[in-house]
Amino acid sequence: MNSQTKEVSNNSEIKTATFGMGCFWGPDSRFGSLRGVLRTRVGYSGGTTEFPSYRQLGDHTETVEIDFDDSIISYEEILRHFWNNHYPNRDQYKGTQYISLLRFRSDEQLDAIEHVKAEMEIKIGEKIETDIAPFENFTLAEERHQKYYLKRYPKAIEQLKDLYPDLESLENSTFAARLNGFVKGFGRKEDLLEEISHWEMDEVEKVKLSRTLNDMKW
Ligand code: MHO
Repeated sequence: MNSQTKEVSNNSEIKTATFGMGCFWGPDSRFGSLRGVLRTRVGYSGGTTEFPSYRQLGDHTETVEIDFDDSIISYEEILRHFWNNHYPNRDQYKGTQYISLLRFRSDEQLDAIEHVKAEMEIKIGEKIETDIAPFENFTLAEERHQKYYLKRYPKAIEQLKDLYPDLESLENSTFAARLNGFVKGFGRKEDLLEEISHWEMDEVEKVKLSRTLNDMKW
């Protein structure tokens, strides 16, 4: 079964948001739990050095990318989650690995950034120093960093193999994004079951997802 095809509402447009807010494991799970977020991935972005990796990060930053349905969650809402959940000013780390970073993909996203940033500066009473620039590059991180918290539960991963035969399709699924949030305390099982009932997919597939979730042994 291909559970990643249509976990999307009708008439929707899929957009991508790219941001860094410290170690990428946390935001991967926080944003993966949000309704309207269809897919998450972690990687490296913002720098100039070629072929960044965890060990050879160069001048890049740990970054999360999310694909979202903007008829369900707006970029502005995403930005509020972003600034409400980390300290954006560079006083605590050396280098670029964990800086606060936003890479915008359209003028519309830039407008939203300026607007929400001004709102947040008033709220925190400080100038925000998030590194903001147009999107240029994103290199997917190593497999072990994708859905990191969910993978702390090998039994669960094993049970998901019936639905997602290969790790890549699991990692790219909305279901795994939600579960990766769920194991970190974001979102509730009941809400996820309810949400699945609205996903645009075959009834049979929905039943399989719900059953897997209900029967899951952690
Ligand atoms: N090992 C560090 C950071 C990991 S994150 C992928 C920690 O657990 O704090 O940079």
